[in-house]
Formats: sequence, structure tokens, C-alpha cells
Amino acid sequence: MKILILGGDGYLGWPTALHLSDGGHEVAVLDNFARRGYDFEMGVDSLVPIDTLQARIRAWRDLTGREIACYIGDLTDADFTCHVVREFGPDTIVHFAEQRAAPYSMVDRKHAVYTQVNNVVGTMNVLYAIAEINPDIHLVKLGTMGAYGEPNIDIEEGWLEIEHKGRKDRVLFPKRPGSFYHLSKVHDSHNIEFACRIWGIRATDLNQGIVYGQQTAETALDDRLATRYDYDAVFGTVLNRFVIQSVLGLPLTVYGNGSQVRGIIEIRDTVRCLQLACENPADRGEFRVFNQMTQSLSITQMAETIARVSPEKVSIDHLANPRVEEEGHHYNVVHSGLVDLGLDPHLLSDTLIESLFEITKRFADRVRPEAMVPTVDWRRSASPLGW
Ligand code: NAD
Ligand code: USQ
Repeated sequence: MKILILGGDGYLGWPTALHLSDGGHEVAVLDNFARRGYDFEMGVDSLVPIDTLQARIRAWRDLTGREIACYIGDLTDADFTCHVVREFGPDTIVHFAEQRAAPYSMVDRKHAVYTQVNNVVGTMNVLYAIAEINPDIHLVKLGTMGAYGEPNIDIEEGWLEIEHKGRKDRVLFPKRPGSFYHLSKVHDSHNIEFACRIWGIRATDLNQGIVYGQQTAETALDDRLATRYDYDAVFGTVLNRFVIQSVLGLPLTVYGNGSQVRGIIEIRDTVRCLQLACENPADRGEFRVFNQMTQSLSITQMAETIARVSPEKVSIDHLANPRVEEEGHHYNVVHSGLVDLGLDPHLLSDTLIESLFEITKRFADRVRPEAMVPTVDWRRSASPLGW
């Protein structure tokens, strides 16, 4: 297949590009380097150093003989988006290219508006490019488990059968997310479902849980192929942060009482899920949804797991929660769609955590400890930046 990967310079887009290229697909990546720009804005950097996109692509070609085409530009530019889709002519478009940090979207009005415009407008331009150039293209779009929030009923895969006053219907599962970032994913999902209905395009919405880990079989081949590994309180995700805190001898920062439960997935399963979704496309007109997570843990369980595996003694701190979140809630998620397609999940294991300790130790001197401290406060419409 010809697969265009939007956001192919990011934490997940780059390893997915390598995995699909290794699987024999003809791959192109597109990125505007916004993610590298947020690092400049905040004065932080990926813990594991990453090469430029062009150098990574050269390294992959030198090691494997496989070419990856590269487009530099912004999806909010409709002409650019159409140009790339027309020129590369993909069978599948994998869309990772959004501002993806909840805290970044909650800094202030400017960051919230930027997040929603970037994400919603970029996705609209992709939908129009598909409809105008080739409605047969399969859109594989990264969404998020957090879009559902914490309903007091089980979370189904995207759709819900309801019976109301004696009548039945199948509706999109109700959403109640916890940040303006997560809301941008809800808006995207509605726009994509509508495009499937009116234009008959095919789409898969992958509601992914929190990703942890840093290496895949392909990125581990050479340091030049490494993907990013974030530790700061804005882009660093919880399990990766707990690993890094434990290596640095810092207390693990549990927000609130830690009873919030979240769906998680290891990065090797992310790239495998993307491959399965691409190779088993949705039907024309179908808006297909998978919950892309492999297990559920509370934040306290995550912290206790890392503390147990850590060779050094680590403490667990409960910070006043800077976010507005439910605690002690019901959380039972259906996530069988990708398993039915062939996913064999890697669950959180001591071996994986130990390998992350090793990666972290190699680069621990690159950490700016003050960037670990959460400064974005959900309850204030303008949080102090603190960076
Ligand atoms: P990332 O920020 O590392 O990668 C996103 C990439 O998209 C970046 O390289 C960025 O420069 C690019 N981008 C952003 N806006 C763009 C635009 N307008 N035009 C062109 N390129 C643009 O994020 P990630 O962690 O790799 O996440 C990828 C996707 O997966 C996101 O959509 C995110 O919401 C979703 N997701 C991530 C996680 C996670 O834990 N990392 C979990 C669930 C879902
Ligand atoms: N948390 C802590 N301590 C920390 C960091 C986070 O207790 O030091 C808690 C948060 O309060 C939250 C949970 O851990 O309850 C997850 O936070 P996170 O920053 O790891 O993840 P989140 O903000 O949910 O966002 C991440 C990705 C996002 C993706 C989402 C998947 O950044 O792109 O969409 O995970 S999901 O959570 O399923 O929506």
C-alpha cells in the first residue's frame, strides 16, 4: 500500500513510519515541526536526543535500502494538504498530526484556541482532500480514550445501542472529555463520521489510551532512528514520567488521590495496531471505531508498579490535582476490535520497565528537573506559564 503518515516526525508517527516501511509499504511522512517548536517555547527537549527528520530518513535508507518520502508543511494550509495527497496518491492516510498535550491546551486562551484550530481545521482539510481527490482513500485517525471521560456505564467501541421510550437506535457513544485538547478529538470524530455519511469515505477512528515506552523493533536498530521521550509536565505522559522520576531519585508525582483509572498501551503495540488498521480497511461509508488500549490501571497502581521494580527506593507524592478529574469512578472499556484483527498485546511488564530505566539512565543528565513540576492549572483560565 501507499501510506501517507501525517505527523511523521512525532513520538508515534516516526516509529509507525518505520514499522510500515519495514512491512513493505511505500511510505511518505508529512510534518510542520510544530512539536519541535513547543520544545523551544517551553525550553525543554526530548530526554533521548532525536535527529532531524531528514537525517532519520537517510539513516533508514542507509540501513535498509528503503526510501521514505518527506513533505514539510502545515495541514491547516488546505492547498498544501491537497497538493501532497494529489502528488503522493496514498491508499491510506494515517493522521497523527495534532497538538496532543492536554496541559498545553489548558495554559490560556491562546493555547486552547491554537489547539482546536490546528486539530479541527487540519482534519477538515484532510477530509476535503480525500473527498475531492480520491474518496476511496482510507483515513486512519488517531483519537483518544479520554474523549469518553469517565461515564458511569461501560465504554463501548465508539457506538452505543440505545432504547429510549420504546424506540431503538445506534448512536455515537456520548463524550465528556477533560480538556480542550481532548475536546478537539471529539469535534474531529463528529466531522469524520459526518464525512463518511455524506461522501461515503472510509475512516477508522482509533481511540488510543496513554502510550508508554520508547523503543520499537525498528527504532532500536540505530541511535539515529530514536523517537522522542518526554519527561516535562506538559508533554511527558504519566508512566514515562514515573520511570524518569524514579531514575532521578525524585518522588513520583501522583495527582490527587490516584484513583483515576486510565487505559494504557505500549508503543510497540501502537505501531502494530496502526499496521492492522491500515491492512484491514474500513468499508466505504463506514465510520469504524476501535478503542486502542491494552489494559486499565489507576494512577496509584502505575506509581506502585514503577516503585516496586525500581532498584532504588522511591517515594510516591500526592500533589493537589492541577486538573479537574473524577476520582473513584467506574471504568470498564470494551477493546476487542484490534485483538480480533490480530493484536497480541504486550502488557506492562518488569522487563519493559527495566529497559526504560536503562534508556533513562543513559540520558538522565539532560533533564531539567524544574520542568517536571506541573504549572498548568485547569481551574484558572490563564495559568502561569512557568517555563
Ligand atoms: P507528537 O506531538 O509527538 O506528534 C505529532 C506530530 O504532528 C508532531 O511531529 C507535530 O509537529 C505534527 N503536527 C502537529 N500539527 C501539525 C500540523 N498542523 N501540520 C503538520 N504537522 C503537524 O504526538 P504523539 O505523541 O506522536 O501523538 C500522535 C497522535 O496520537 C496525536 O494525534 C495524539 O493525540 C494521539 N495520541 C497520543 C497518545 C500518547 O500517549 N502520545 C495517546 C493517545 C493518542
Ligand atoms: N498524572 C499524574 N501525574 C503525572 C502526570 C499525570 O497523576 O505526573 C495523571 C493525570 O492527572 C491523568 C493521567 O495521569 O489522570 C494521565 O495524564 P497524562 O499526562 O499521562 O495523559 P493525558 O493528559 O491523558 O494525555 C495523554 C497524551 C494524549 C492522549 C491521552 C490518551 O498526551 O495525547 O490523547 O494520553 S487518554 O488519556 O486515553 O485520553
